[in-house]
This record gives sequence, C-alpha cells and structure tokens, in this order.
Amino acid sequence: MKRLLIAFLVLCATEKVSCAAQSELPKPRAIIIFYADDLGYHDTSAYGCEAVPCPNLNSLASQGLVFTDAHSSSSVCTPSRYSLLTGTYAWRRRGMGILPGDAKLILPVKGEQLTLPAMMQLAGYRTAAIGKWHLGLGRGKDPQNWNDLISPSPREVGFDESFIMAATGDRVPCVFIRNGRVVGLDPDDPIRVNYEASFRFPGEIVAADATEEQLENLLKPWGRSADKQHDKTIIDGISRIGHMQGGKSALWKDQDIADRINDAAARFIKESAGRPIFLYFCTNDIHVPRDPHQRWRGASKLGIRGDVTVQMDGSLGIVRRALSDAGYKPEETLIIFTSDNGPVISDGYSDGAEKACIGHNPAAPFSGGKYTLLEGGTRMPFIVHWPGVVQPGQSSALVGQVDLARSLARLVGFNKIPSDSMGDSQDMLFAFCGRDAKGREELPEHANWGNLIALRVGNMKLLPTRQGTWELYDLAKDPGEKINIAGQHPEVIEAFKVRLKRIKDANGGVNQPLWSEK
Ligand code: NG6
Ligand code: CA
Repeated sequence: MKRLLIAFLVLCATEKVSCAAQSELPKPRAIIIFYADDLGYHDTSAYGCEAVPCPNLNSLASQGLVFTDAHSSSSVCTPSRYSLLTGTYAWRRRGMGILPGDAKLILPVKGEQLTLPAMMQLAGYRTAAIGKWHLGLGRGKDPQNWNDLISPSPREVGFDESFIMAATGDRVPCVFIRNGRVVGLDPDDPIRVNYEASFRFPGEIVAADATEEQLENLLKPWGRSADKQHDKTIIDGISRIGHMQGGKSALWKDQDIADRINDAAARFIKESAGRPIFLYFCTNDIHVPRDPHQRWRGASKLGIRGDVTVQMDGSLGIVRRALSDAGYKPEETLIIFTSDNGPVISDGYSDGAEKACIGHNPAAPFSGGKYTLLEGGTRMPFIVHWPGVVQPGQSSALVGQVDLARSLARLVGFNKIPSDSMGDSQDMLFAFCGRDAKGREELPEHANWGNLIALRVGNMKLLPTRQGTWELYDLAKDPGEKINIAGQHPEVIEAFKVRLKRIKDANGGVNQPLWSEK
C-alpha cells in the first residue's frame, strides 16, 4: 500500500512537472521542417565533417539542440516521407517503396486519415510543401495527365500551397508543379511520361541506345556512365530514369533546381507574413544527379557531393533570411533540420564522388547508409532550433521523425487526433525540446530491400538479415555494428522478437493496402 502511495505521489509530481513544462512552451508562429535528401550523419561541418563547410547549419547547431540518435523511419525516401507526414509506419503498407515518377498519390487525403499538414491547418497554420515530393500524384486507373490539374496533390493532403518536383532529380518528369499544375507548360507541347524500360517515344534517343558520338553531344561530361536505370530520356544533358516527351518550356535546369525551390519558399514565407506558417521544405540536395550551380562549385573539399551539400546549406540560409525579412522572430520560429535517409556516395552516375570521397565515411561513426538497415541508414543529422525556448546543446534522446506528428500536435494545442490517425507517432515534444533526455524506449528501423525491420531498445539493436537470421549489437560499445553478440544473448533476441511482433501487429498490422489502391 505504502509503495502504491509513493508511486502515486511520484506520478503526480511528474505530471505536475509535465504540465508546468507544457505551459512554458509557447506556440511558434513559424514551424519549418527542413528536409535534406540523402544527407548522412557525418556529411556536414555541423556534425564534424570539416571538409564540407556549412556555415548556416553550424549556426543552427550552435544555437540549437543537436541530436545524436534521431531517425528517419526508413533508409529510403518515400517511406520516410510517408511516415513523417502521416505519423504512421510506411512499412505497414503493402507495396510501399521508392516510387516511380508517375506513381499515384500514396498519402491519405483529407477524410481518409489526418496527416501532419492537415492537422497544422486545423490548428490555424498556413501550410506549404516545397521541393522534393516523391509521394505520388493523382489517383485513378488512367495514366497521369500532366497537362491538366493534377489531383489529388499536396493540396488534398493538407498543404495550402505547393511547389514540387514529382519524384527525384533522376526521374522524369523534370518539371516543377505548383498547386497541381506544371509550371511553364505550353499546352501545344503536352507532356507524356512512361516508365516501361523497353518503351520508346517516337524519335526518342535514350542514353541506352545512343552511339558514342551522340552521347558525346547529348550528355554533360560526368553523365556519360549512368547505370542501367538511369540511361533513358536525356534532359538537360543528363540521362534519367523513365521516359518523357514534350513539355520543353517547362523543363528544369538541374543547376537551377536549388534556386527555384529556394525562391518558392521565400515567396511563400513573404506572402504569409503575419500569419502562422508550417513549411515542409524539401531540398533536392544532396540526391543525384549532383549538378550544383556554378557558384557552389569547389565550395567543399569533397568534390561534387560536398559542393551540393554546401548548396543545401545555402538554401537554409535563404529560408532563414526570408523568415526574418517577413518578421518571424527567431524566438517565434521553430526550425527542425534533418534528412530523409542515410548517405550514398555513388547512386547511378559516375559523377566523380567516389574518388573525391575517398576516406570520408558519410555516416561516421556508424556503418551502412542509404538502403541499409545499419545505423547509417536511418540515423540522421537532426537539429531543433528555437532560440529562447530550446536550450542549445546536444541530446542523445532516441526519437523518430514519425514522432513529429503527435509532438507538433501537442505543441500547437491540437488535441483531437482521430483514433485511426498518427498511430505510430509518439508525443516526444519534451525530447525534441531538450526537456527529456531519453526519448523513446524502442524504435523500429526499416530498410526497403527485403522489407526488413530492425528494432532498437535503448542502445541494443536487433537486426534481421536477409538470410533469415538475427544479429544483436550493443551500440554503446559498438556504434559501427561490427561485433554481433547474438550468440551470447539468446534471451535478449527472443524478448526483442516479441516486442517487434507487438509493434508490427499494432495499428492495423502490416500488409495494409496503399491509399492509392483503395
Ligand atoms: C533507386 C535509384 C537511385 C535513387 C533511389 C531513390 C537505381 C539503380 N537507383 O532506385 O539512383 O534514385 O532510387 O532515392 O535506379 S530516394 O532518396 O528517393 O529514395
Ligand atoms: Ca532520399
């Protein structure tokens, strides 16, 4: 009885602390998620890589809370973005993976499930998605019509404004889409897209079929040796994944992509001045093809890959300047900087990165990177910047990007999350704000290849292999996951497997259909 009473008193005391802490947190007028693409834990000076100077990120890091154990939900793009925006694990959905550029929208639209942006709208924020999307567009069985209003698009998911690339820089269509319409499209030159490898548009010269001489003329010098996926339609001197015809006036120039995304963000911020905003800002950097604007060439000591990282840092500077110009004071502005998946050096083009990055482990001190289940796959640079509210420093709390949905809901005072929404998101607001040093107790990590799911419990990690065996690592002693201690701890393996099964079975389980298939 006495023990119960003590437990009760402790609980009350904790509750009191929580309430006090909650009321101390003001509601930001601007919330920015700055989402880099393929940026690894050790890819910037803010995380110790001096060869890639990122002054804007350094400033964010020195004034903000730098996380050392924050994770994307997956080691590739689409599932990570899906999880962040829905607060649910993407691996619950059958057929989830890296989407082609003509995929249908896989996010729930309003009325299907409450997403993070739709929640922010309900909480009174003006919302925007700017930059890389890669979550599909449109619904229905017919092929995508790029020449009309594309719907559903980010608008139906909860974004008031959008200026996006449909998929990735290396996938067609190579155009920007503003609020569901291709920007700069000439109706007399309609866009057609096809993703069948053997398909050819009449007269199309794809890199795969071209003669040496044609390649010489058509491709930028570094684009000469693209792999078998990236050897289709040539646009702006770079061969892509997929086929595209038409839309000449709307095609992007790769060296201008960052500037166009930055301009769209600055415009949204300026036009929103005075109103609360939620900006989901997704850079194309540092994904392939890496083709930085001339002014960033040579900006790093790590070649082209380092240069696009510095270009990404420039985007951060522009967003921050736009915020301050529009009157959003630093103490009213929450900026969350992170990346969608781990790093990759060579990803389809021989762009010189491999040679320039000799000796650079972009995920250091971890192993693996993009596509993998090792820590490098999902352990992300993650900085929370909110001067005056979040104390500068470092946090080793275990948190997931999937937790942003519920944490931000609490921050903005939204307490009507339907029972079918954000089911995998945990309220980690205090961890994100530096008031809880621990974060989650457990966190699944996902790799698309083989649809494998690892489980972190504290510093221990259970890792399934593609051969059907299990490995166990103690990351506190072995961050590089080199020493498999599964043999010594069969009981831990069994206990973790039970936990993992419980997580998988929760919230509708696995094998749920994609929203685009409903
Ligand atoms: C892969 C591409 C890779 C990249 C990736 C998507 C091949 C062989 N590789 O399929 O180049 O485009 O998809 O990256 O095609 S992500 O960051 O959007 O997940
Ligand atoms: Ca990515």
